[in-house]
Amino acid sequence: MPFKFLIVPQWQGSSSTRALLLQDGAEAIRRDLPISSTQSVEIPVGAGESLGSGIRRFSAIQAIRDRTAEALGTLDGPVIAIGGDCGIETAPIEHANALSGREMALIWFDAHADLNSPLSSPSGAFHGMALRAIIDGDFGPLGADRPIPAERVILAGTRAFDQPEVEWLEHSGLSRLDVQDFNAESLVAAVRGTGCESVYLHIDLDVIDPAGFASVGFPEPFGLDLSVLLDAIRVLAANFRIAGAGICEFAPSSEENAANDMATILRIIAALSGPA
Ligand SMILES: [Mn+2]
Repeated sequence: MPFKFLIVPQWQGSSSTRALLLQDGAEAIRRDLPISSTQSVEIPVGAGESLGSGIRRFSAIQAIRDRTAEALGTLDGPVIAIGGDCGIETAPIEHANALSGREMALIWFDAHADLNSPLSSPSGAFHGMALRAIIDGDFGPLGADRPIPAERVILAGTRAFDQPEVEWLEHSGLSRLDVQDFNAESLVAAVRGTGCESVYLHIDLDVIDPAGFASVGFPEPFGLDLSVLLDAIRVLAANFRIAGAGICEFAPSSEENAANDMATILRIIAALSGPA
């Protein structure tokens, strides 16, 4: 099924000193997508205030979330949300989950677990809390109205955890597919284990090994080979319904880096569309 694209150039959820590069990344992707199936969410110019939430730039992130939800309401069919930082994913995942009824699994491809809460986060950056906000019913104002149960969430290729995330994970019911255990077959088995027929794929580009993808704010060594990731996405698309996807954290530091890494992003989008 053809996807619609929603560009959300949010940088306010990132703690990187180069967070504004996320806007350049979103714009570079937008230029390569078909105009007729692409919409953009307008981002507040200012950084925003935490307003006592424990989340840096909370007011801006909340405004962007509301605008994203509004834009999603005007789109038919599955949507690929384009970041921006990982904090853009709350509304698109909620939207896909609502359309899928009760049977949607969530695969979180990310070097980082994004499972902090406002209390545990070392930085206050919302992109490090995004998955927790989607799962944890007690998260607070940016939490999901209809949380995704942890039993339907698979953490894939994750290799950098904060200590509070490790402690939370132990009691969570989330499944994990680490880099050394990861391949298309193990991923399909993990999704089958949830009993779900449709999946949402969150893809933080830092899940890819830095040797294969340079343009991210928080690179972590020993990531997934690009070919392994692409193969897994194609096999998923052949076996399950793709309820939606998000591609996040593209932060090219130069036009040259943007051009090099754009080819990879377009291959990911092509893989989401299933076998040719
Ligand atoms: Mn992330």
